[in-house]
Amino acid sequence: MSNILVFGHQNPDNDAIMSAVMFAQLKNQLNDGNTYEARRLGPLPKETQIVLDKWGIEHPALLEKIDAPAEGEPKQQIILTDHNESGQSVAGRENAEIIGLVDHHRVGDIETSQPPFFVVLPWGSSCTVIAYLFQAYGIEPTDAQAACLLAAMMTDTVMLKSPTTTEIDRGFAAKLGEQLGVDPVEYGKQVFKSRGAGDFTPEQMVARDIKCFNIDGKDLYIGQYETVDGAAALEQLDAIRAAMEAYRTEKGGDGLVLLITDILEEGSTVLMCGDTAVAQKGLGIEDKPEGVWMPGVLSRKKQVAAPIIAAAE
Ligand SMILES: [Mn+2]
Repeated sequence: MSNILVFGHQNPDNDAIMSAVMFAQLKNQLNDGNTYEARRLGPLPKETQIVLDKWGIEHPALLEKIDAPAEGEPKQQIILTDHNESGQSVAGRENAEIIGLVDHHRVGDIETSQPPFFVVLPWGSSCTVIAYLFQAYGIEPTDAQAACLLAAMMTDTVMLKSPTTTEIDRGFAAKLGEQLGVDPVEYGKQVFKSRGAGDFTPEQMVARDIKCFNIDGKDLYIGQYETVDGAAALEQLDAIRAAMEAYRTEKGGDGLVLLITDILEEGSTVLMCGDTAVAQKGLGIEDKPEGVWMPGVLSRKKQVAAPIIAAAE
């Protein structure tokens, strides 16, 4: 019997936290003799906190790092959700044993010692994959679980508008919405609005949801700030640019791309700093001081990271 830690990526978004909390709950309900505890690798997003509090679900504790086991002791067992690349994971991950993964991203550098429980599907959110696992195990989500799953599915798919959205996402969203007596898109709008449009400093816009991609031996950071009012965010353009350069310098990254995604206008303004030649090539745009508006671009993974990675190959 072990105590297994379950967590999503650094700079957690709603899906990273909810997938960890929900998968830990599901595993505990399955009663396999182990205990599963959700953790977070960074601050709770505001919208996540609001949903957890509404349903009386305990906030996951912060996990700063994993230490090497004491001599003769086994490694800490972990399950990753919503990420798998070490650059996006916990500090000291090499000290742990990865026994599971529930994700919807490309698979990077991951190795296991035993046959793992890996469920990686190209759907709109990790919480869709978890909704599917509830169904596969024949467990009906409680209303609280349905709300957490649906909230994360709606933010990750930008209310089912992102091109990452699949028919499977629509199907589970409809089913969970029906259980809760809500329209999924309307529910998603409420979740987005609960974030508060003007609540973010330029530093938070850059750092709140940013991922590091190692492309051709260079570290390219790609951040995304989703808002219901992109124009208001861009009033702080100079401060945002300064925050981007400060973040890149602090992390020692080569380049940084920031998407200011307006979910109502359905597109993103792309800002860049540092060495972004591969990003400019992949996106087919130049680095302009005022940024470049890319209509229809809502998904970092599919419409930004994927073409940039492809451009490097
Ligand atoms: Mn996700």
